[in-house]
Amino acid sequence: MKNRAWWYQRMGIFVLAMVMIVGSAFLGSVQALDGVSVHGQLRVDGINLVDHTGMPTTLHGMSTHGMQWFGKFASAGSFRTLRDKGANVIRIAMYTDEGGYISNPSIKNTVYQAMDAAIANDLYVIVDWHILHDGNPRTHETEAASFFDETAARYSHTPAVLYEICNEPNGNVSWNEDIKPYAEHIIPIIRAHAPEAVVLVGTPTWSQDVNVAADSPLAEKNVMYTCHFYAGTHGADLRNKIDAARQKGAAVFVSEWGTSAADGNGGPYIENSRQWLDFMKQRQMRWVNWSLCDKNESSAALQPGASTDGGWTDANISASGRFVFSQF
Ligand code: DCB
Repeated sequence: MKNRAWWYQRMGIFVLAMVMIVGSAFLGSVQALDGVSVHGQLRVDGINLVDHTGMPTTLHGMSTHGMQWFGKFASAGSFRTLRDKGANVIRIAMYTDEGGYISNPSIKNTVYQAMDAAIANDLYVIVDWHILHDGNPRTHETEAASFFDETAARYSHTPAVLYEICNEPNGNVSWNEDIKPYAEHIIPIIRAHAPEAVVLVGTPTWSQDVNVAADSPLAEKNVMYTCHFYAGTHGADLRNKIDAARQKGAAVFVSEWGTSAADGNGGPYIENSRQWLDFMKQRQMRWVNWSLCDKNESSAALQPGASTDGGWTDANISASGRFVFSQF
């Protein structure tokens, strides 16, 4: 004959098990709840990114490093791990220069594989024409036109893709003379296949002069201007530029930021990063962090030698990665 205490103990174990089962099912669905299957086609409403129901929607996730160097990390396993940690967007950084698309156009196959892997994991995906040393997007405008024509045709069936048409214009480049006409050329090419796609447009000074773009905005709908920051280098001055641009009605998207200094190294500057994340949260903006790779530099989220297929333990994740993943 079992005594009362025995029954109470068994009931306690049963209730605990039920709570754990229901709880983990709920947590699993919260992660999936943030993806493409829930939010659908995104659009720009005033200065906000909203989902297909009109709800403000924040994208938060990781950017790859250059696909020509670290493309292996853009794998289904990595993306599943990031999704399970709470990310809902992946940015695929396709460098144009430095051995990227211009000298090796077949890199686009790696890019498409990566985009497919992100989409299969219910993630939004930003395809990034990653100009950098080639600071003026007009330098490779012809190649950009054909790349975006092909890419938008290929992904016209899904609302998952956002198009970032020039990573970081820099050097002798002007919004009105260079970037704006470039955008006016490229956006209709994308829209011919993907009429509703959100397009992200870089701004002068490594995508910091969002206020300059706001003074002379593009006429197209569903456009956001990118602001990039590195927490060890950029602070209140750049945040003020973002507020100034938003006050003028420009939608701003942080498609790249790092916990490091602007060269990708130093730090990580965690307290400065927190200030930036608070600033964005207060404005219902979120972000894409640089970068998903194991390079020996402080902005890299993974430790050298980490698996290219996800499933990382804490020991495989850098100080930057641990902080960033905790903020998804
Ligand atoms: C941006 C670029 C990105 C760059 C990071 C960090 O550049 F979009 O491509 O990434 O920010 O600098 C770095 C990698 C390095 C790599 C190098 C060159 O982390 O591993 O060797 O690209 O491919 C910025 C951003 C801001 C500023 C300057 C640069 N700034 N920049 O404010 O001065 O010169 O690359």
